[in-house]
Amino acid sequence: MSKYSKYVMQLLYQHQSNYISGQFIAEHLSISRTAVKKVIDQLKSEGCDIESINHKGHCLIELPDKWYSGIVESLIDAQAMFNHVEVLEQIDSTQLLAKQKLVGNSETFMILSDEQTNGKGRFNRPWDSPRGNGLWMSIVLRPKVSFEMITKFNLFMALGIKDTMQRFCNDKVTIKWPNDIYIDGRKACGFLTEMVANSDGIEAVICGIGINMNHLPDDFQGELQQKATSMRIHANQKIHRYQLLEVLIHQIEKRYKQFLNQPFSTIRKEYIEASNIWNRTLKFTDNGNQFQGEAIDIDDEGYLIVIDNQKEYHKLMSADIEL
Ligand code: BTX
Repeated sequence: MSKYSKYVMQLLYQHQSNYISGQFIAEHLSISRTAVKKVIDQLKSEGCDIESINHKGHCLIELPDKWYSGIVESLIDAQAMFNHVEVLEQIDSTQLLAKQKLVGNSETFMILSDEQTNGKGRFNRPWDSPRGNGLWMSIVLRPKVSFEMITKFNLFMALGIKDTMQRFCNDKVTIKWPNDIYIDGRKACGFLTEMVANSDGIEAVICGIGINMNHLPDDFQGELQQKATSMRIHANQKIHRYQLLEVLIHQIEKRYKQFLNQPFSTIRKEYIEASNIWNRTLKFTDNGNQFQGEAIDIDDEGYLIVIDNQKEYHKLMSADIEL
């Protein structure tokens, strides 16, 4: 990809629905008109819907179905949450890369990839992240809080992600405490929060989010055919990736501010109402200990209160639940 394609795409995006001349782009980027034409031709060959008309210029008719850093950076700039953004076509895992990139600096950033070849869930479980259909991303934030706060961060993010997905879906989107978002009994998103800490507190929070955006039922393989779903299936239309990203970043920003300024108790009721784990027998795995029981509450600190089949109470901050 030409080093100018990011900036050409940015200009086309900023003037979307309007024509901008090759001369305008060339002057803006201090390159020749021939170079501009080359970049535009390349973007078209990648599938970008750009219309070029003699004496009028170039117009981005529709946003592409692929991440372009020029567009992502324009969206993020407007919301000013991250120092920088990295957009990749393929990576093993955005989460692994984020953990490498946060060392030796204090920056906040976001990494997005069209595809992950070794996406990871909790406990090193695989996260299926094929090209094109999903939003696979990791964000790195630097809250000045103690490390006990990390689990609460995850609870605030859950609401932000759930609200984002609900905007686009007709069916009810729910949270499966603590790390999944479900639609109609199936998993449509998994997210996890990890941290790097020292004795003074948290150095960085790394939140990895995987949203099944545009899969059709046949796109899921193996066990996922029965267990997984995508936003598209419950929206009855293709999800526009940049619209989704814009809402998601806005929601993350909103919930992050809440997390920094408000106790969990202020969102407790909202979280309980958004959860899908009530009034049913569930199978729990907590630190290798397995039991069946019923979730009965989430307390003001964000602990899940469970009563098991032997009538014993458990207070859980993280565990695996089978619905
Ligand atoms: P989790 O451990 O709760 O979920 C992993 C389990 O979910 C797998 O064992 C499998 O059963 C199921 N699964 C795998 N892929 C999918 C999928 N696409 N849709 C539905 N179910 C699936 C949840 O972990 C946290 C996942 C975080 C993923 C993000 S993507 C961006 C970032 N990079 C990275 O490597 N991980 C995070």
